[in-house]
Amino acid sequence: MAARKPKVIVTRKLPDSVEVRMRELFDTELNETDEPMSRKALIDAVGRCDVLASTITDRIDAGLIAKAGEKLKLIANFGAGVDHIDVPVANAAGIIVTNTPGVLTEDTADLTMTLMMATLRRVVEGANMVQAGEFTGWAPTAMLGRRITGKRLGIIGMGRIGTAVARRAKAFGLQIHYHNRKPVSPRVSEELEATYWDSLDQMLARMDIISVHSPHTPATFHLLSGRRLKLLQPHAIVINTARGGIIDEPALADLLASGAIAGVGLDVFELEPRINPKLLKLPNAVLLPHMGSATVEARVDMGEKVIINIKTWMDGHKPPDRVLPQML
Ligand code: 8YV
Repeated sequence: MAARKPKVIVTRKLPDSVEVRMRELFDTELNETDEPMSRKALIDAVGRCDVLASTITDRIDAGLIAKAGEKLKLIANFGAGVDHIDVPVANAAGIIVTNTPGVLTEDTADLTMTLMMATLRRVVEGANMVQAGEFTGWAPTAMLGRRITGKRLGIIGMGRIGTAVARRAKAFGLQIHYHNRKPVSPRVSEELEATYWDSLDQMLARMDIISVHSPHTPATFHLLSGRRLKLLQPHAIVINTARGGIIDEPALADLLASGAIAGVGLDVFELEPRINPKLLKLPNAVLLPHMGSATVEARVDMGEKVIINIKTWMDGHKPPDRVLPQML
C-alpha cells in the first residue's frame, strides 16, 4: 500500500505551477482567497497538518507552536527570512523549519540597485511629475540628483544578497565597504576591492550610501538605532531591502524630515504593511511594497524549494534548507 501523503496546509496563494505540483505530491490544502490567515485559522491549521507551508504574513510564535498537534513536523517557509517564526521553540518541539535561500538573491540585489538609483536620481519624483502633467520642459537646474559613480557604499551584512549587491555596485563605479560578523574570503574581497569595517559606527560616519542586508534576529533588531543613524552625513542615503525591524523607523523618518540625511529607499517596514506616516509625505523617500523577490522566476523557484524540502522530509531524509537556531 502506498504511504500516506502528508497533509500540507499552504497559508497563501502560490504560483499556479507550484500549487498544481503540490497537489500531485501531497494531500494539499490551498488558500483560495489569498487573505493572510487569521490567528484562529492558523491555530486550526497547525492543529491538523503534518506540514505548514508558511510565508512572512504568518506569525508563528511560541503561543502558536504550543497549539500544534502531534502531527506537525515541518514548517516549510516560502521565503528566506524566518524572523516571523520562533525557530528555537519550533526545534525544541521537534518541528523542523526550512526556508528558500539562494533563489531570490539576484532579484533582491537588482531591486536594491533600483532603489539606490531611484533615490539618488529622484526617479519616482520625476515620474510622478510627468504623470501629473507638470513637465514644462528641460531646465539646467531642474530635478538634480546625485552622481552614483565614485560614491562610497557601506553594506551591512555581506551574505549572499549583500555580496550580489556589491558586485552590481562595483560595476556602477561605487566603492565597496562593508560591515559583517567576519570579513569575506580574500578571493571575494579582492574581486570587489572591498574594505571591511569591524566598527559599524565608524563605517556609518564615512559612507554616502548605506544598504542593509543582514538577517533580522534579536541581535540585529534596531541595529541602525537613532544613535547610529545620527552618525550619518547629511548627504547620505539609506537603502533597506532586508527587514524593517533592523532600522529604528521613527528615528529614520525624523532624521529624513529634518534634513539630517538626504534620502531613503525602503522595500520593507518595521510594522509592515503599516508605514510611518512621516515617510509617506516626504519626496526623498522611495517606498516599495516588499517586492524584493517579486519576479515570476523567483516565486516559482521559491515554490520549487518548498516542494523539495517537503518531499525530502516525506521520503525520510533531512530537508536541504533546514534553519537551525545556531544559524540565527
Ligand atoms: C519573500 C523575503 O517574498 O524571502 C524573504 O525573506 O523577504 C521576501 O522576498 C517573503 O518573505 C515571502 O514570505
